[in-house]
Amino acid sequence: MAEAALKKPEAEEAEELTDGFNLMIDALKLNGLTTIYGVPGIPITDFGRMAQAAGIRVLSFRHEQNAGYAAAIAGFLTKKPGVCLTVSAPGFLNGLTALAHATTNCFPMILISGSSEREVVDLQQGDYEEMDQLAIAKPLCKAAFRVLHAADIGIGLARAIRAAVSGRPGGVYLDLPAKLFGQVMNAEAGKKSLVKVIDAAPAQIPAPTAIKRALDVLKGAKRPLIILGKGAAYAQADDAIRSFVEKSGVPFLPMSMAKGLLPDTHPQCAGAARSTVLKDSDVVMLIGARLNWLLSHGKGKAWGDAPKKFIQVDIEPKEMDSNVEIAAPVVGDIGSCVAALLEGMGNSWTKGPTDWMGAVSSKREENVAKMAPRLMNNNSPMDYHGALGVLRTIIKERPDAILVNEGANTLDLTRGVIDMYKPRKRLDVGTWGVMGIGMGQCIAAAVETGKPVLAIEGDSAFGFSGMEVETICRYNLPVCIVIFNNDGIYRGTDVNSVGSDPAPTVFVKGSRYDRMMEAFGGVGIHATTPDELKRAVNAAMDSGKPTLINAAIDPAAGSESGRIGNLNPQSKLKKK
Ligand code: ADP
Ligand code: TZD
Ligand code: MG
Repeated sequence: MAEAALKKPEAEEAEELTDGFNLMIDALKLNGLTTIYGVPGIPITDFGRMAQAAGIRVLSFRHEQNAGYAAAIAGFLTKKPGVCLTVSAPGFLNGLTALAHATTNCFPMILISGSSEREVVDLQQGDYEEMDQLAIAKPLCKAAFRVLHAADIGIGLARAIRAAVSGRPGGVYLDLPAKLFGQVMNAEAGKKSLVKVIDAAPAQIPAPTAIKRALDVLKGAKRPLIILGKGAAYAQADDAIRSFVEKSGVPFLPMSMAKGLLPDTHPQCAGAARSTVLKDSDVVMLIGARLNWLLSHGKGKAWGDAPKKFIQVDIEPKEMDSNVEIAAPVVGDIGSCVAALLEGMGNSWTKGPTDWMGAVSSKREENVAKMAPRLMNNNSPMDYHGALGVLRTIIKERPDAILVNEGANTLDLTRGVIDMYKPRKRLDVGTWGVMGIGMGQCIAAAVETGKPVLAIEGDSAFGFSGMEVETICRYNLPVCIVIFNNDGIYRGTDVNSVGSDPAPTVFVKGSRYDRMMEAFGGVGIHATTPDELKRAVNAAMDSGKPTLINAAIDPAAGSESGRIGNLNPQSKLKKK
């Protein structure tokens, strides 16, 4: 029991009692869910206190959305559902964005929200923070459950855990009405009602025929390519994936959050030859990556004219043929699939065509060489490349550090420039390209892994979750935030041609975000050259002290929407 079981004073036989608070805490602990990210308030304030007293780590945020993003990325990092706890209606809605984000990104997460009483909500009688939360959550998550009886808490949490982590992972909503927490029941019966979830994400073994089909298609390729997605990073089958890629001799392209699964400096990495491999490949094997917008839906200009065959390894059968025909679908969990592929290759597998691998390597060397001088410039004001050149070296020297990254130019250029060396070290905006994940991800990364965190943030991106620097200081987390401050969204140079209001994309010029960190006792530094930036980041990473470095970037350096400017609709009537 989390707390000494409650005693009913007047009960003659002194029946041992428990209640909803204690049962929920015990159920979480029984299932190894020992970290909660949330914001307190009615009806979950005492729940947070009691959970903390019972040994659960309760991280209290300044806004539920950031707590939710922390829970979502905790799920990605640990393969266990990250737990976010909120109050009813507005707190629930603030957490819901993150729950939808978790579902979209296939991260396991459970959003637990307190709610108002069913009797009042269903008659729409205007309860405190009244809202039919269950109905609202349903279309935005993988599953949604409500628990009305204390005796069902064990089953409710078990269902939530299974739904979050089995099959394609995703977000689950668990609705706990205020009255449930205080409901009392016999302690022994309560204990028996708890469920320890056995084998929450059962292995899904691929069919041998699917493995053979996939290997046959791969064998027939002249210019094969392997694309690793964040599903492959999530699966934690790192050794098997590396063996498979190396045995195949095929170039691989990591998607953003799969960078480092094999080092970006691996001889087979095609990261710096992305457009070439997409265009020229004839067989493409996707492992834990979807053919969504991030891969131009598997067709069109980016993929060139050469006909292609796709092999897709994914746990979700419905993902197959979602955008283009999949010649060889392999449905199962990535660990089991890659193990079966390796076994199917046997000992005499001929590595992929060496002339193709050679062509990819030379393209890559050419692109890397082209970029190198730009990364060494010491200009002031800094441009993105000058700043990223020093940060790239810092990550190379500290491969265990976790890199959090959001923004537009700040995102795209960081992804392209900074090599990653180990799995699950790069966390970013994910499938939606959402701004605001930064501080939540920093906090969860530090809490879940104990490793130092370096966040590279656009000034706009940072603003979405910036108040959490107080949270970072409060828990004294080893987080160093670098803000690429170019005075605005994409650029700080836009002007309003007709009035005195600033243009919609620009911010206060020369803002000093470093002073925000100082306000809460952290270290704030204003850096105007790559050398200053380098010194400041190294000092922060050495000390582990919460640090925010305001890196002044030339306001004219960025481009509209970074690399995805082509997605902006254009008015044909715009310019008179
Ligand atoms: P990226 O954005 O890196 O391309 P996506 O999020 O589009 O990656 O794709 C991740 C894919 O990985 C999803 O289709 C998901 O079903 C799949 N996936 C997640 N976990 C596993 C797993 N353990 N085994 C197999 N597939 C998985
Ligand atoms: N709101 C949310 C939640 N997500 C978004 N992606 C956006 C708005 C739109 N948006 C982008 O796609 S990038 C971006 C916004 C507002 C900010 C880019 O500015 P930045 O980075 O300062 O973060 P750069 O380096 O100036 O490009
Ligand atoms: Mg900016």
